Amino acid sequence: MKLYLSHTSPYGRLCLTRARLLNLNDLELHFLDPWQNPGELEALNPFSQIPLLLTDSGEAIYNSHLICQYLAPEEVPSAAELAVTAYATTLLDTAVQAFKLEKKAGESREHFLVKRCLEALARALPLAPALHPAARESWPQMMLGVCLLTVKLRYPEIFTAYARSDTQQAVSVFEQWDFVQRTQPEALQTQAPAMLADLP
Ligand SMILES: N[C@@H](CCC(=O)N[C@@H](CS)C(=O)NCC(=O)O)C(=O)O
Repeated sequence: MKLYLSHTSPYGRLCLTRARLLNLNDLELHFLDPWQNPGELEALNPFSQIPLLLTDSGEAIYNSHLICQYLAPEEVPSAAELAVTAYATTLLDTAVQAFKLEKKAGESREHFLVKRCLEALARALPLAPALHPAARESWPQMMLGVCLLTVKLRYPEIFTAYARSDTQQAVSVFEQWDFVQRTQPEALQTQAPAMLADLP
């Protein structure tokens, strides 16, 4: 199987983390920039978005949640786990939407959609489910960690102002975890791992 991703994508990072928790060491990694519409990506995904998983039978699966579901088909999340997943993924989508408008489209924070997203982050952060960084085997917890960390990296002032102190402490612990360090954008860029096994 081959995972197409970029160094900076939090969605790619989610899939990488999921694959790591499942010890899928044979997973090939292929880094590219979806914003450049590379032909090899467009041929597999007309939307030119990553992450994308190319299965051994040649199916192209895009969308991080579907990829994560495919990687662990036997796992059926409980309602409580789905509730954490819903929070984490919506938090991430909201932050990414604002970030895209600001950084890719050059919109200001006064743009109504940017404003709406940032206000939603401010409302949602105090209500974050508890993050337990020690629960390394729990996928919803790891997903929550990646999503909260992305908000901290992209909107540090909002994270600091609105996340509860227990959330801030837990994210500080989470971001020191070895695999989290190795999947930082700068680390991925430097290492350019070709296989998941290259990211011990
Ligand atoms: N809902 C998708 C979002 C994927 C996504 O937005 N990927 C970004 C990179 S972070 C991308 O490929 N952007 C290029 C584009 O939208 O044209 C998922 O969960 O995988």
